[in-house]
Amino acid sequence: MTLDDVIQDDWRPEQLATLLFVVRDGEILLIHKKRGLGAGKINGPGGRLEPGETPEQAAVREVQEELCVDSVGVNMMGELRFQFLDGLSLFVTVFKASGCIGDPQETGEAVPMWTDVENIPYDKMWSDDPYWLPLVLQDKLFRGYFLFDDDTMLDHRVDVVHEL
Ligand code: 6OG
Repeated sequence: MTLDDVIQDDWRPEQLATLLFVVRDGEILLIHKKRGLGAGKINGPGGRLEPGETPEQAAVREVQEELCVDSVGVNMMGELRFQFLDGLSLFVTVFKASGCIGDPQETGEAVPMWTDVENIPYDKMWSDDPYWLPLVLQDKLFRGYFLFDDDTMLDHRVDVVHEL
């Protein structure tokens, strides 16, 4: 398995998931994730699609479930393709929101963290994040391709695109 396999047209993800970043007044809404894939890491809120949902519906639902707030001004920013050597493959649609209604609350899944956009704690996040999260902040659209062995990123490619 190499990154070329992930980039090929016939690559099919086993799971579909989302990430949504509320960015408002120079701050980004991150979470300390308590359970699921990436538990213990800092990430954006998100999770897997339920049957019949669009990625945007799933992204908004996950933010509501994990942080008890409603996202507003939601735009699609990018697509991430992850292949893990153990066979797990994941397609993640990334969204940005211009705000949210309510104060983010801690839940069983996540602790909210409003974070200065200049001080994103990349050392506590998945190692692919520094390659594309800056593009979310710069309002650039992207496609990313990543090969992982557990927590270790073996290879990566990120393309800035004109449309998704
Ligand atoms: P649940 O297990 O919570 O869905 N996810 C990743 N996020 C980043 N930034 N990098 C990765 O590198 C990731 N792999 C998975 C997508 C999984 C959640 O974890 C995210 C989903 O929001 C490998 O249902």
